[in-house]
Amino acid sequence: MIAANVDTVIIVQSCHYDFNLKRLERYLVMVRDGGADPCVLLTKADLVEPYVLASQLAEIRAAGVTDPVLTISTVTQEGIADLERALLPSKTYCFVGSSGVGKSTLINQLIGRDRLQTKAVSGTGEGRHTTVRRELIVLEGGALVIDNPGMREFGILGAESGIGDSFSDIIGFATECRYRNCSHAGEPGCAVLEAVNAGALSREHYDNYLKLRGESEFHEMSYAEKRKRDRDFGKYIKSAKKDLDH
Ligand SMILES: Nc1nc2c(ncn2[C@@H]2O[C@H](COP(=O)(O)OP(=O)(O)OP(=O)(O)O)[C@@H](O)[C@H]2O)c(=O)[nH]1
Ligand SMILES: [Mg+2]
Ligand SMILES: [Zn+2]
Repeated sequence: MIAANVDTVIIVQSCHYDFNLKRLERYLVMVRDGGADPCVLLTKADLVEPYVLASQLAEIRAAGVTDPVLTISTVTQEGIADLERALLPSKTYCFVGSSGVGKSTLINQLIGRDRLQTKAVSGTGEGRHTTVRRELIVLEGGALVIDNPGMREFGILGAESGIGDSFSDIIGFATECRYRNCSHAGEPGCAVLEAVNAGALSREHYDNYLKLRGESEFHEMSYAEKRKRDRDFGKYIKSAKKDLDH
């Protein structure tokens, strides 16, 4: 629901301690399902050797992620100009990611002053949940950016369609299953399981699919309550956009 009424969700991971491909895939599923475009930022590029960054990028691409990925450092300014160019007037950009990855620091640089509070992370890179509420900021160029508190855990909401995008290979085999409502968890004539057993589909990818789908079903339960809160925030974004147009 974070993605509702937002054009682009900027998924922020720090390449220093925070990088996690599985988590990134979850965010991507959630963002697409919310109807927004994802953009990935790997922050704190100054804290790792170039080969570490290169291997993280390679891992992302090897997983089939084709969305834009920018590497950023607010210390060396690497990638900042590229990000600024990507932020278009009257479009809405929502920054999400773990606590301490540098979301607020980055937005402060984009607005050119220390409007948002930031705080140093622990030795292991763990954030302190410095940002405690969402904040919408209009940049000089006219883009709207939303800073979010870092998330402790991330459930997938209504991920049916979003899962389809990250697991198109599985969905492809599923059309061959004997039963139309096959859950691919052990039914006879399941083409997905056959593909896994035949080595045509990675078992790890399949396990991840089952896991994500399980979480998705679980998180659907509190969807209604979350929805109301996010609808209110959606109205707020809309009115802010209107003000900009006038
Ligand atoms: N070395 C380095 N440190 C950075 C960079 N960007 C941010 N930091 C530091 O990371 C720490 C956390 O940054 P914040 O901007 O507060 O992180 P956040 O993502 O907003 O965290 P929450 O508000 O808790 O979600 C601060 O000490 C920043 O100075 C960077 O590019 N390089
Ligand atoms: Mg913050
Ligand atoms: Zn099946």
